[in-house]
Amino acid sequence: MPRTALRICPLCEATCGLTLTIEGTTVTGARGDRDDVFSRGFICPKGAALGAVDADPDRLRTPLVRRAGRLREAGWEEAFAAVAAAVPALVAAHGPGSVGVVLGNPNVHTMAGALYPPLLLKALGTRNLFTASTVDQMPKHVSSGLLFGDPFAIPVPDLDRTDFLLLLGANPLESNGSLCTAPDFPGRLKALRARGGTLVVVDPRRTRTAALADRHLAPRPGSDALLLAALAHTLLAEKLADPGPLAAHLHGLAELPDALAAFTPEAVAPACDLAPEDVRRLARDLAAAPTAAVYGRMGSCTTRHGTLASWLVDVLNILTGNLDRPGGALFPLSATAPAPRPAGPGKGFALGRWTSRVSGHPEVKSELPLAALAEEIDTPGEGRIRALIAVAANPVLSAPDGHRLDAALERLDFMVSVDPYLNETSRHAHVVLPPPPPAQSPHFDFAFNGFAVRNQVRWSPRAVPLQDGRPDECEIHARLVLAVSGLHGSAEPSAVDDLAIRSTLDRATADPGSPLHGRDPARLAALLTGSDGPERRLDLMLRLGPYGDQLGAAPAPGALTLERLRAHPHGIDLGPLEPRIPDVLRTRSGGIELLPAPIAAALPRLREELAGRPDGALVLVGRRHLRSNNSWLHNVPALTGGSNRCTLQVHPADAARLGLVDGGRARVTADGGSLDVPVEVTDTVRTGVVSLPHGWGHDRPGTRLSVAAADPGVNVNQLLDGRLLDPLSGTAVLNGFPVAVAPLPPAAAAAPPPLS
Ligand SMILES: Nc1nc2c(c(=O)[nH]1)N[C@H]1C(S)=C(S)[C@@H](COP(=O)(O)OP(=O)(O)OC[C@H]3O[C@@H](n4cnc5c(=O)[nH]c(N)nc54)[C@H](O)[C@@H]3O)O[C@H]1N2
Ligand SMILES: Nc1nc2c(c(=O)[nH]1)N[C@H]1C(S)=C(S)[C@@H](COP(=O)(O)OP(=O)(O)OC[C@H]3O[C@@H](n4cnc5c(=O)[nH]c(N)nc54)[C@H](O)[C@@H]3O)O[C@H]1N2
Ligand code: SF4
Ligand SMILES: [Mo]
Repeated sequence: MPRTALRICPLCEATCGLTLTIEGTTVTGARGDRDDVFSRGFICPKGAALGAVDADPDRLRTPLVRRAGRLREAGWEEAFAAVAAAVPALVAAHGPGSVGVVLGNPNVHTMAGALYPPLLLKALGTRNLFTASTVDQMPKHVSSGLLFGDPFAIPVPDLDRTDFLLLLGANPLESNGSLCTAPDFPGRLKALRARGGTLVVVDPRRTRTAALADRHLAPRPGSDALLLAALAHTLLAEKLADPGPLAAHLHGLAELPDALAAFTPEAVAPACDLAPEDVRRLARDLAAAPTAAVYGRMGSCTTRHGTLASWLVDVLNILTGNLDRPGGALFPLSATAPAPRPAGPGKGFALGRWTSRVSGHPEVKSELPLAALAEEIDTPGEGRIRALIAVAANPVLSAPDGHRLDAALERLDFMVSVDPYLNETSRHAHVVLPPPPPAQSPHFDFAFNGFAVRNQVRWSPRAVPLQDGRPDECEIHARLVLAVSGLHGSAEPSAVDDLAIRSTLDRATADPGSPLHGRDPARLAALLTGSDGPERRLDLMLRLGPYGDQLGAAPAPGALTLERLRAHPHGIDLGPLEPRIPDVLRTRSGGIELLPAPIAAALPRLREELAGRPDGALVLVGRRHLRSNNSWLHNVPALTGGSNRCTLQVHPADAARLGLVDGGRARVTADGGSLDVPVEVTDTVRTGVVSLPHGWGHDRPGTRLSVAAADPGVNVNQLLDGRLLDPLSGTAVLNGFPVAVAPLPPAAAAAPPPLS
């Protein structure tokens, strides 16, 4: 008899609640959970294919260990013993920096990814940390760190209540949203319009999101910071700025007009390729709307001025009085965030506390740019990375210059991948540790509840029992921590969780501001429920969080505990977002730093962009497909084919000028190399812009991706050499970089593409 089980979908940031149909231990179907307090039954084609994602026969079921140069199936004990034999010895011989850590995107979609990487980094003591953030949202962390003193204080647009949404460089109709967790983002945008609100989309492509909008502006890629600066300039020049009650918390408002003086609508118009009157009208409409929110994502972040654009997004929210008010952009309050503290000066946010060894890139949020990983491995000298631990990361495809990284990984003394697939990156590992598929893993959204358009909390236990003898991903991480700490075989994985619990409780009981001050940490630890270490840690975080019972110190009737959450399988709604200023501010001044020094120092570089680009110059932007997910869903037949293809989209006018034909082939060349690609002529991209999706290029040997390898596509990031970064955040410029495109004769199409 089939049964059903609830599972929050881990495949994108929308976190939809799913009802899985299960026969035996196989997921045979998935539909939206109509009773889910947040997603209310919404599902997309990826969620509907969760069963196929779960059951992919290419998923690894046992660890792989390299012996005599070849990866072979091995037992778990053997795999962890291999890590224990290699890593501590390397650290002893060459120092903690000889081990690098790469954390990829799925870490924000697993419980293990939230709970263990900080412990792993602490155990290793390395500063060589690289994550997907520096090919993604790092500019937003930097702007929030500088403005509000906390890189995680990221305001989200109040989608369900706003009257006016200005959305830049995001395509939630395909991506389902990012840094704005909103199941059924498309429905929420339609509802905004249905209630008389206005949606303005800024995107060089006429995306499905743009097609839904009241107004679509298609500027030149990379010019968002200029456009946003001109909007802010107009608000200030036309006396439309009105921060309202925020004014009491603002520092630097008086200096802002001077800093932005150069960016008039007329001055930015040529570089943006927009009419000045359209820019002015947008500023006036934004100011006139009863409530409004400005929201920018990938397309505004991963550009040359990504941090400035991210900063200006919130400058506009502030100048229009929309930051921190219903209908504007608000700070969510996640159930596992630390309980709010009284307002007051904080530690602030510093950049560049150390720099990378080879190129001297400043650290940001204790991370170095992912684009610099290859050079940190392949450049000889003291401090070189000799071993790498990659957790849920496929940087050979997701980071600039995969060929160089590919070659660099081959030179490592030791590499571990925690990954369910043998893919372009994990094929270099000495040990591959595969986590079980989603249905066998419990789920809690530690990361995305902090960016959700409604405060709510949900937890999914395992839908299907763990396969015999298989550790879940939390246990894999815990055992990895033990192995690198020299404790393999001498401590249980639960000791890692106990230590984490103990250190949190030690801190809380020693803190005079905590309701737990003066209590006995050991007795408090004994109060925690949960059947294993990660569950007890979740219980601890919920109970010490803003809605928690403070372990009995605040036993309100509805106070959160894991037990209470368990009793609510469809989740608990915690209400709409509420104003949180000043409590959320952690700057040294205790206020909002509207014009922080690193930003002011970067503005002259933005002014140089006013000169514009030479006529006829082509730039490349990315795109996402609804049935894709970065580099790792191309192996699921239900999610491939149709329009989900790796083609170069070109505007008809550019195609005619360059001699390209639909269905023909072209060679794209940029700093990092050349790619031969199929051409798709479409007027959904603007002139001067071509578009190629990322996450493709599955043609390397030694992988186990039978479906993906049959239609490999090309790796767009091979066009980059890793040098083009947003300097403030170290984020790679993935959108709006210059390329040359030339037609290929049909005969040449048969020849293999040049490697670089
Ligand atoms: N040109 C260009 N490049 C881009 C982007 C772009 O828009 N354009 N987007 C960037 C963005 S936003 C991101 S986030 C990065 C993503 O970059 P990465 O994080 O490097 O890549 P992903 O494809 O998300 O997958 C990472 C790995 O996680 C594995 N994985 C899947 N599920 C699990 C799991 O449950 N546990 C574990 N341990 N592993 C799992 C997959 O097999 C895969 O090997 O790519 C970036 N690269
Ligand atoms: N289906 C699907 N969903 C996903 C993913 C996926 O791979 N597939 N990946 C997930 C991840 S890791 C992330 S981070 C999110 C990202 O989600 P989004 O932020 O929505 O990212 P994209 O869909 O890449 O949309 C970026 C848009 O920016 C536009 N753009 C490019 N350059 C510029 C520019 O200079 N200015 C402006 N204004 N626009 C520009 C592009 O044309 C594109 O439409 O999606 C997540 N969801
Ligand atoms: S929108 Fe995202 S979370 Fe929802 S079903 Fe689709 S992939 Fe899963
Ligand atoms: Mo991402």
